[in-house]
Amino acid sequence: MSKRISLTRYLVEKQRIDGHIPSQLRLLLEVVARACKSVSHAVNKGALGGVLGTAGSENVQGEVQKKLDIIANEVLIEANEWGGHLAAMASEEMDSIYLVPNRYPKGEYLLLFDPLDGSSNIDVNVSIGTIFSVLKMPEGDRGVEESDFLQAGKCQVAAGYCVYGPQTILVLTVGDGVAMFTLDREMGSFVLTQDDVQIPPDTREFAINMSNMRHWDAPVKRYIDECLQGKDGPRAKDFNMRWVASMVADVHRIMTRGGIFMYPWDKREPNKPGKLRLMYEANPMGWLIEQAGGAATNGHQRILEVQPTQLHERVSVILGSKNEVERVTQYHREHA
Ligand code: AHM
Ligand code: MG
Repeated sequence: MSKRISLTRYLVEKQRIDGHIPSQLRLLLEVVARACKSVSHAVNKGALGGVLGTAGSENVQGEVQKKLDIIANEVLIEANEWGGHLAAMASEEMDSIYLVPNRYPKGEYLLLFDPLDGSSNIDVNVSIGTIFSVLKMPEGDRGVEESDFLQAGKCQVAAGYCVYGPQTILVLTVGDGVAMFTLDREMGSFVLTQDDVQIPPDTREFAINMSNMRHWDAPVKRYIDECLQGKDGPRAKDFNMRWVASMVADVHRIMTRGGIFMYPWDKREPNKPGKLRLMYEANPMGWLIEQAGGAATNGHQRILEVQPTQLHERVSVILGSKNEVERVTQYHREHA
């Protein structure tokens, strides 16, 4: 039997052998993984654990919160606040940043997360996930402010997601490729099941909410229209469509077999750059995709180059197989 490498061992080796991650970052990632295990447990209980349904509240974006949104948010905060490796956290479910309470030591990292992505799929037993991004606190010994979080995605020091599906899988990058870990429920540990993940540059599979077609901009319409023409169109091949409506699950499919995912700007809300959030959805996913050889843009520039101006800023997202993402981005350039 080939030797099993746990997440713990993987991270220790990254720290010790490759000298790639400081010990504080290793500990932080261990804690995030532990929190994901807890969320996975809650997700699995479903109706038996009383975790389904809405919580009767709204988050800062005016979205109805599900019970699991709130549970996952609390799990991540409670797991991470006392370890001494963080200065502050930010979440899709909280209006402003969460400072590590004074009773605990403070570290040099900032953690951002979407605790439960794909909320509309919770109650129907379809894959959902947690997305996270780690930044370093800028130099200086003053207190933490929201502006400390407003760093472009290229400044991330770690990013990942955990998908709660038929298996619970943690996907991680610390900037030297992407690794996948499957949760061994009997042992209670994440085990390395794929290293050096590579996304094929070409694909015949796209993921987009087609019901929004009438609201899209011309470049996105053109791209999808050409895909739909199949063998008889300019692409000269048939395309397949997949849309889970959980970004984590759609991105995980792309990580596994390639594809393109788009949640573009659309005319329903002309003043918003898109639906998905830059700092805790698009940035971590964009970096993971790039680290696996794919590409991620907002149609005009690399997502990782976008300078955030607000914590809950939104962005147009086009990510996945490199050649397809470049094609859609080129269509935007031609249309500009
Ligand atoms: P959430 O973070 O509130 O769950 O919203 C984000 C989700 C993404 O996971 C997914 O890509 C998108 O919203 C689905 O939107 P739609 O309802 O248009 O299918
Ligand atoms: Mg989300």
